[in-house]
Parts: sequence; structure tokens; C-alpha cells
Amino acid sequence: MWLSSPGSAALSLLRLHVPEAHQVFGGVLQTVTDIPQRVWLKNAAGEVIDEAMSCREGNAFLITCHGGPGVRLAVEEELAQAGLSQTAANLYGECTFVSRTLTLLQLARGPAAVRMVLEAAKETESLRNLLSSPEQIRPQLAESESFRYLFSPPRIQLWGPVNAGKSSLLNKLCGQPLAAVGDEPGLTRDVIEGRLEHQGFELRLFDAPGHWVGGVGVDAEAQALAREWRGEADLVLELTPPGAAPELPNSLVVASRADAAGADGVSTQRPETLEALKSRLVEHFFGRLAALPPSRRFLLHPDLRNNLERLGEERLNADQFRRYWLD
Ligand SMILES: Nc1nc2c(ncn2[C@@H]2O[C@H](COP(=O)(O)OP(=O)(O)O)[C@@H](O)[C@H]2O)c(=O)[nH]1
Ligand SMILES: [Mg+2]
Repeated sequence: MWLSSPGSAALSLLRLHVPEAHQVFGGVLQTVTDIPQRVWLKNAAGEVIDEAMSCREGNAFLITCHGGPGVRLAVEEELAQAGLSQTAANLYGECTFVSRTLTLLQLARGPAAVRMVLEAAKETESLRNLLSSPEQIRPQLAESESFRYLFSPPRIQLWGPVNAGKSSLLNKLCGQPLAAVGDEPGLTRDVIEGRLEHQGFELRLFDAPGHWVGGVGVDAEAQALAREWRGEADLVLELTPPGAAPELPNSLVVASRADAAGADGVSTQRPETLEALKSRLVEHFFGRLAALPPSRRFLLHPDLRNNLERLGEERLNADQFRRYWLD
């Protein structure tokens, strides 16, 4: 059973179940113990296939060999010649809804995401219920649309004129001096990424060169780069300093450098405005998901979503679906 995929120069891990004195690989495994040792795997003709590491693992052998396709082919050929059959690796044991959902734990970003995956894994019954009312599939998929942000935190692009306070805000929200800040316009020439966690959810923030109002601007290359990154964003957070008007139609507009008491908007001098902005962003991306009862948050696994979509469109039949996810 291969436990890893072939790469051109990578290592491959093989778990081999053979009786004690089996002659496979020229009998080299007979001297292998539970301490890893170097072995020369040979084929039936006595030629060396690979220099590998091997050790015993219970009643099997673990063999680390080179992952190149040529080596794997030679190893597989030798195993076939020795009359050994291959099984496909199933690293997650029983492949059910629970175990498939739990595979997402490795990808979950932030404590809230971990909690939601764990909750989702318990919701087998909800999946059964959904299968008995297929008209619910589409609305429930739409409802849990933002689940993807639990694994790939949303990208928020800061936007606004030079000196709007973008770099200062990035630094404050992320709690680190990531970007240079100052009155000299055009200090930011690159896109700078920061991350922050709020209420257990992760967000990604991107600073970018600002545009100049009514004049020759930061070099065109920097501006083009900023626009390119803006196109990748899930949300544009547009800062309007005193006297500036918003530029983009679909952005979240926030007045910046709003230090005056009572002024709406955000100020790096007023921590409560920073907290409020973070909460607003979390609500924007995760509010809908967090408001759902756990029994309706189970649509997490991308394969499950895909299969449910196909089921909803009658491109997959319910028996197949049940066998794959539930039996
Ligand atoms: N009073 C005040 N000044 C700010 C605030 N945010 C930024 N600044 C100042 O505004 C200037 C430009 O800030 P910067 O973050 O570099 O703006 P950017 O060009 O949009 O990245 C700097 O001198 C900052 O110290 C704020 O909330 N209040
Ligand atoms: Mg800047």
C-alpha cells in the first residue's frame, strides 16, 4: 500500500504486509528490525531497484524509497512478480461523512473554524434529513456559501488616496509594524499582506500603494499592481480621509483618520473604532454562517457540496450519494 503519491524526486512511503521470510526484494527485509536501516531493494534478477530505508511496523514493513515514477514502477513490478497485491491507501480509515469532514481540520484556520468542523462532523443525522427533503438542498447550500472562508481566510484590500491611513490601519489591525507609515506620500510601493484574528475568525488584509488625488501619481507600475490585487480581493475596504470622496462602487466605505470625538469611521487613535471595524468585517464574512444552527452548518466538505449540487440537479442518484457519504 502506497502512503504517498509519486513525485519526480520526492520520497514515497510503502507499507508492506508479507510473511516473515518472504523472498520479495531479494530477501533484504529478513534482516530488518524496528530500528530503521538502509536496504538495497533488488528485483527478481538481483538488480538493485533502489536504496531505501526500512523498519518493521507491527506485522508489516515500512519502506521509504525514492518517489520517482521509474522507481515506483520497478517496485510495483517486483511486488506483482512476488504475487503480492496492492491496496489503495485510505489514510482516514472508514470513509464516512464524519471522517471526511474531519479531514478538514488540517485546513481549518482559527479556533472558530476548528469548532465548526468538529460540530459539522457530528451532523450525520442532518445530512440524512436533507436527503429526505431534496428541495432543501439548494437553499441550504446557498446559506452556507461562506464556509470556504473557514479554510481560506477572506482577502480584504485596503484602498484609498495617498495618506488616507491605509498602512497605519494595516499595522494597527494586525498588531505589527508591517508597512512603513508617514506623511511623505507614496511610501507604500508594494502590496503588503497582514493577518488578524477576531472572535476566532481569521482575516487577511492587503495594503497597497494609494492613488493620488488630482495629480501625477505614484509610478504607474505600482498603481497597476494595486489594481491587480484589488481584483483578487473578496472585499475592498475603501478609506476616505477628511475631505475625500469614495471612488469605487462596490466597496465598503469607511471614513479614516476620524479622530474627532463622536466622528463615525475609524481612527488609529481610538481603539474602540478599530474593534468595531474588526467586528464589522467578521460579521460581513462569517455572520451568516455563525448565525446558522450547527445542524445547518454541516455542508463543509468541498466534495460534499459538489455532490449535493449534483444531487440537487439530479446528476447523481441518492443511492450513490448515500453509499459514498453515509454507509
Ligand atoms: N491623526 C491621525 N493620523 C493618522 C491616522 N492614520 C494615519 N495617520 C497619519 O497619516 C499619515 C499617513 O498615513 P499612512 O498610513 O502612511 O497612509 P497611507 O498612505 O494611506 O498608507 C501618517 O502620518 C499617519 O501617522 C489616524 O487615524 N489619525
Ligand atoms: Mg501606505
